Amino acid sequence: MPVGSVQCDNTTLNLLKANDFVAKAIRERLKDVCVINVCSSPGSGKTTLMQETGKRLSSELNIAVLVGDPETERDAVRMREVGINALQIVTGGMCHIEAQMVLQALDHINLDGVDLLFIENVGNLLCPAAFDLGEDYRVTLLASTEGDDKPKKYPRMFLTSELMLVSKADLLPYVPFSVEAVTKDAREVNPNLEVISISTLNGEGIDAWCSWLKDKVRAKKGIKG
Ligand SMILES: Nc1nc2c(ncn2[C@@H]2O[C@H](COP(=O)(O)OP(=O)(O)OP(=O)(O)O)[C@@H](O)[C@H]2O)c(=O)[nH]1
Ligand SMILES: [Mg+2]
Repeated sequence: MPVGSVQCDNTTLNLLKANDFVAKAIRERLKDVCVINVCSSPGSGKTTLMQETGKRLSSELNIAVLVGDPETERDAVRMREVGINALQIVTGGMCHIEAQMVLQALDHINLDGVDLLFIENVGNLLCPAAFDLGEDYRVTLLASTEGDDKPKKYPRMFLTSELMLVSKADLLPYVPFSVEAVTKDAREVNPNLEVISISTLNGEGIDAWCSWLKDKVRAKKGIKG
C-alpha cells in the first residue's frame, strides 16, 4: 500500500449477502428477459444512449427501462418521450440501486413480451459496483470528458462489467483522453472486458452497440447465431 493512504474495512458484508439473495430471485423471475445494468458516473450519457437505442431497436425488440435516480422522474419521462416503457426508481438520496428496489419495481411495470430490460443505475462508479441487481450483463459508460484514469481508481466497476462504452467519442479530439490507454488499464483490471467507443451525437459505435445487445438477447433466448 502506498505511504499516506489507509485501507478501509468492508463492514457491509451482510447487506451484500441479503442483496445477492434477492438478485437470485430476480434472475429466476426474469428467465426470458435479457437484463442489462447500465452504470457510469453522473452525466456520462446513460439515458441519452438508451433513448437512442430505443429509437434504433424498438422495431426489432420490445424494450423496457427501470431508471434509478436519487430524486426526480426526469429520466423515465425522457424514455417515455421516445416511446419506451419506463419506470423511475427514486432511491430517496441513495447512491445506488439495490436488488430489493428492482424486485419491488417489477410489480409496477408490465414486462409481458419484453425482450430487453435496461436498469439505469444511479450515476456513481463506486457503490453500484457492489450490488448485483439480477442482471445478465453489466455495462459501464466512461465519457471522454471524465479522464482516462478511472478503471484503476474504480476497479470493481470495471471488473464486474462485461462491456465498457467509451462515451462522447465525438469530443475525443478536444479532450486529453486516450482510448488506447483506458482500454489497457481496464483490461489489466478485467482481461475479458469488451470495449466500444460510442457517440450518440455522431452515431459512432452505435451499430456495434446494437449488435452486441441483439447478440445478448438471442443468447438469453437460447437462439444460436
Ligand atoms: N457530446 C456528447 N454529449 C452527449 C453524448 N451523450 C450524451 N451527451 C450529453 O451528456 C449530458 C448527460 O447525458 P445523460 O444521458 O442525461 O447522462 P446520464 O448518464 O443519464 O446522467 P445521470 O442520469 O444524471 O447520471 C446531456 O447533456 C447529453 O446531451 C454524446 O455522445 N456526445
Ligand atoms: Mg440518466
